Parts: sequence; structure tokens; C-alpha cells
Amino acid sequence: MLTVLLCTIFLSDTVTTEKVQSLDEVVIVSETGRGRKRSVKGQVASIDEHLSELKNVSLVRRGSYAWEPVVNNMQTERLSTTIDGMKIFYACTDKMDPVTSYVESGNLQSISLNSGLDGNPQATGNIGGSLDLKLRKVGFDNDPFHTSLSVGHEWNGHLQVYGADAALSSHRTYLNVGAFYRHADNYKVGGGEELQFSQFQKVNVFTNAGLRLAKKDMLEATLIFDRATDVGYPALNMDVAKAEGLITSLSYKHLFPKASWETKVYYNHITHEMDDTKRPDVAIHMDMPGDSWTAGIYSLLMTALKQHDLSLNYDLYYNRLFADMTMYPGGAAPMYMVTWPDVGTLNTGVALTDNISIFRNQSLRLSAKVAWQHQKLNNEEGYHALKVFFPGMTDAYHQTTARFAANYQFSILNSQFSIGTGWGSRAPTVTEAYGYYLNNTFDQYDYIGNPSLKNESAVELNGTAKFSTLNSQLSIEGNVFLFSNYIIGHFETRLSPMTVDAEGVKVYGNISHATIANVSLSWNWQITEHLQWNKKVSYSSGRDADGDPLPLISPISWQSEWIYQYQRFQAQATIKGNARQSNYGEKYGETAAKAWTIMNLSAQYQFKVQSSKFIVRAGVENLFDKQYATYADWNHIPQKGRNIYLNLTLTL
Ligand SMILES: [Cu+2]
Repeated sequence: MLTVLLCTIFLSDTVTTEKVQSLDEVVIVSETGRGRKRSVKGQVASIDEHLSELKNVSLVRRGSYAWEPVVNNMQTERLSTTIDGMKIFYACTDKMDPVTSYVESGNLQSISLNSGLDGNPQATGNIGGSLDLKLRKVGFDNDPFHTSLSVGHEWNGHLQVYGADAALSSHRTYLNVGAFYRHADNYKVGGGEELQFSQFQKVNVFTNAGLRLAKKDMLEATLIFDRATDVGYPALNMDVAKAEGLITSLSYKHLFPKASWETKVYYNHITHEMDDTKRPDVAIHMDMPGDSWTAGIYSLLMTALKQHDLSLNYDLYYNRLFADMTMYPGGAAPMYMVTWPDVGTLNTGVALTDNISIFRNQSLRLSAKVAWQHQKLNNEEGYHALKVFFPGMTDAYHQTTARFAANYQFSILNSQFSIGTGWGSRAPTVTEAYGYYLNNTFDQYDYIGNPSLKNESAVELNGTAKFSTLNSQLSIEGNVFLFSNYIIGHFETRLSPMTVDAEGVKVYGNISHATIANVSLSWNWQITEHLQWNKKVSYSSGRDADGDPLPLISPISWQSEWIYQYQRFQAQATIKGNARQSNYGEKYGETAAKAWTIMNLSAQYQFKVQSSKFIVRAGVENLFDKQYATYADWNHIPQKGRNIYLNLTLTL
């Protein structure tokens, strides 16, 4: 298949020098980075707030910390998240710790999103999209010394943020170091009521270093240590005592005249410990720790040949996931069970991407990846417990997955068009294949994995059209994903639940087909030199094989913002909301989210004192103190009420 693709790529022989625009959507995290999208809170914003700036992203919220990114209305299992190309997997059976929670804004330069099947080279299983968190690296031959300090305070929940980082750079070496701290108490929902168990605390330290070995050879190393403690999850029955991530990498880069070649080895370890000891009225106390270890390597060759921008990537990783649970029924002996049976996954793949400039106004982007994986259940007890339900199962499985995507862009006059298509598959996740009595508080069912699941696959079709006039731009974007063997929980009435209040048991299964479609319309209008008005509305639909709505699909959402800019001052007013969720996944235990509208105000001012640059940002979120919950707020936990914030960043 790859050879076929290679042939088609090299057959094209038209000439142009213009670079093809990347399809990535990028949000800038660092204060020094340049780009259009960034949070109104600057780099003091949390990773989750940075993520929410991306067009196709929404976030599932189980508390005020560690939100789960959703891209094109697909959650973690249909996305790929990498940190500078490194694979990393969460360690919580209840999805309390999406991997984006193990980094801090201070660690990152930017976050880039590839929508749909056109993933970044290291991405696998990305039907909905792939996120790559780009680490902050000052690089060689930059300013010799650079430092920045950030402090922020938010009145609702007394959120405090402190960050400091420094960078050294020379021709031979560079070094980044930084530390970040966040602390929040319970927040107040609209109307003033305090939401219990919505507190959190987190520390993060990181370093990046580079060493030039020879003119064209360099080494780079990264270390991130991140620890969140006392994290409350108001939407769940349990909190987190500790969630800890250690992320390390070492890479070697060689530059050729028209190419670069990077090889990186990495290792990361995540420890996750849940805690219900602070909750009142717990029927049965439980200990639920989880661990995730990942070691991997990738080697990426990037080159520009005539009108081609090519990248070829080989990657391999080994991940181990283990989780267990001990229940302490009062007066009886503790009960122990394995919830993730120490699953070892060895995955290896080859990816090829080509951006081809056809004429000055046309381009074609092709990407493909084939991956093979082997899984072994290393825990005997967990394996035998699952085998009771699936007598035919074995302790080892292997899967082959692939993705192909093609996108054609062209522009005429003041209009730009693109159409794209792709096909891709993903292997079931460890939860879907081997999870054991995992309670899902969304529908109150205990879930059991199914080792005989087929790979899920989807065909994607997408298109965009942008029309520009002198001072306004209108764009329409849409995509549709046609799934085969869509993986979702199926009712299993023959089994009884383990969790005290659970409604019943579901076992993961494939449904023959499902559809998810998204369309959005946006209009940006530069009214005067200083004033801009941006509007956006989007509609999504998700249907299963019977035509019934899938759960967690966004209702109609809209946003209108006014941005005023005068010299170094900027102010912004935003009104946003969702329509009532009329198509909700009733069959899957979802209840409808109500309509809501809120207003946010923000302002920022930049000034210089000698060589120091200051940025002051202030604002108010949910100005009218509305009580509301979005469709993605787990169990409809209310969002923050009125919240005033102030933050300061100083760059030397
Ligand atoms: Cu957890």
C-alpha cells in the first residue's frame, strides 16, 4: 500500500516554489510564541483552557481539573495525544487523568491539532483527531538569557498560579528550566453555592537541554515531573489523592542540506491513586490505584524535494497498564480484584506524509500510517477473572491498524476551498478489551471489556470553503465520519453489577455502523481599524446503527466576540452559549443538557520598564453569575459562577 502511495507521489512533476499550508490548527501557549490563537489568560491559563481555544475541541469536565479533550465529538479512545511525538497513556480506569493533565502551560510552546484521520506522524488510532503538545525549547543561537515570571489569581475558588522559567542559549548549548504551581479551593457555582470536592493542587518542574556535538549534530534531553494532589471530582464518587507523571526523553538530531533527521527515545511513568476517604456516606471504601509505563522510540526524517514536503516516521513503543481495586466492606474481609490485567502493548508503525504544491494556487496533502500491535495480559488473576465471561479468550492478541488521508486545497481570487477524504481504523483500548467491572458514573453501569472486539474503522469526508473580502472573512467547514464496527457498551442483563448503586452491567461490543457529523460557520469582520467582530455557530450530529442519538454529542453552539485593540491595549467581550440538547443519547443513559448563555469580559495591557516586558491581564467570566452546565459537564455538574481574574507576566 505504501509503495502505491510513494509511486503516486513521485509521479507528479509540476513545478512551484510555494510552500503548502499546513492543516494544523495551533494554539500558542508560551508568551513569546507568535500565532493567532491564544487564551485571553495568556500562559497563566491551564492546559484545558488553552485546548478550548481550538476550533474542533470541547472538554468533558468531571471537576475543575484534568478535563478530557474531545475532538470532532470524539473522546480519548478515538484520539491520539502525544507530547513532542512521545506516546503517553493515562493510568485511571475512570478517565480522571487525560494525559494533557501531566503537563503545565510552562512546559509548552504550543498545542497543535490535526483534525480527523490526518494525524501527526506518531499518532495511531486517531479517528477523531490528534493533538501534539509541543514542548518549550529555546534552541541554539537564541537570546543568551531569558526569564519569565507569572502570577495569577482567580477570585472564584481562590485559584492561585505561580510560574517561573528561565532559558539560556548559545551556539553550543541551550537550557530551559521552569517550575509551576497551582492551588484552588472549591469554586462557587452561579448563584453563589459552593461546589464540594472541586479543589485541586499541582506542582510541575521541567527542564530541556540541548548540546551541539558537531556543526550538524545535536542532542536534546527533556525531563518533566508533574504531581497533582488532593484533586476533587465533584461529578464522580471518588477523588484523587495523587496523580504523578514523570516524562523523560533523549533525542539526536542530524541536519542535512535539505533535510533533518531526528531520533528520540523516551520513557514515562504515570501513577494514579484514587481516594474516597474524604467523602461522607461511603457504603464501601475502596482503594483504586493505577499505573502506566511507556517506553518508546521514533525516528523522523523530514525533507523538501522540489514541490514535495515529505516526512517519514518509524515508531515503536511498549506500554504497560495495570489497575486494581480493594474494597473494604465494613466487618467483612477485604475484596480484591484486578481491573486492568497488567496489559503490555507493543506497537510499531510506519507513517508517511507528503505536502505537494501543484500550482501556485493548489496543493495536495497525503498521509498514511500502518501499525501493528501485540498485547499480552500479564496478570494471571485478572486474566482468569475475565476468562470466566469469555471462555474462548487467550492471554495474547495482535491487531493491525492503518489510516490514509488525502486533502486537496485550491484558491481562486479571494476564495479558498479544500476537500478531503480518509479511511482509518483503531484497535480497542485496554478498557474496551480487558476492563473488569469499571463503574461508569455517566450512565451508572458497570462495564466489562470484551477481548473479542473487532477493530473499529471509519471513512471521513471533509470540506471547507473560505471567502474573503477586504475586511471580512466567511468560512464554512464540515466533516462526516462513517463508522463500521463502532465500539460502545451493550446491555448485559445476565450479569449483576458489583458497584452498590449501579443500574446494571454493560459489555463493550461493536455496532455495525454509526455516523458523526460536524458543521460550523464562522464570520470575522474587521469593522474599523481597531474593532473586530467574530461570530461562530456549529452543529453536530451522532447516530448509532438504529438512527438513535449517540451520547456526548454537542448541541448547537454559538459564540460572538468583539475585540478592541488600540496600541498595547486589548479588550474583548464574548457572549457564548449552547442550544438545548434536543438529540441526546437517552438509550445510553444520557439526560438532556439545558440551553445556556454566558458573557465574559477581558482586557490586557503590555508595557515596558527598561528592558522588562510586563503583560497585565484581567477579566470576568460568567459576568451575570448564571448557573449552568454544558452537555460535556459530567453528570451536569454546574460550571463556575462569576469569576474575576487578574494575572501578570513579566519577561526579562
Ligand atoms: Cu481515577
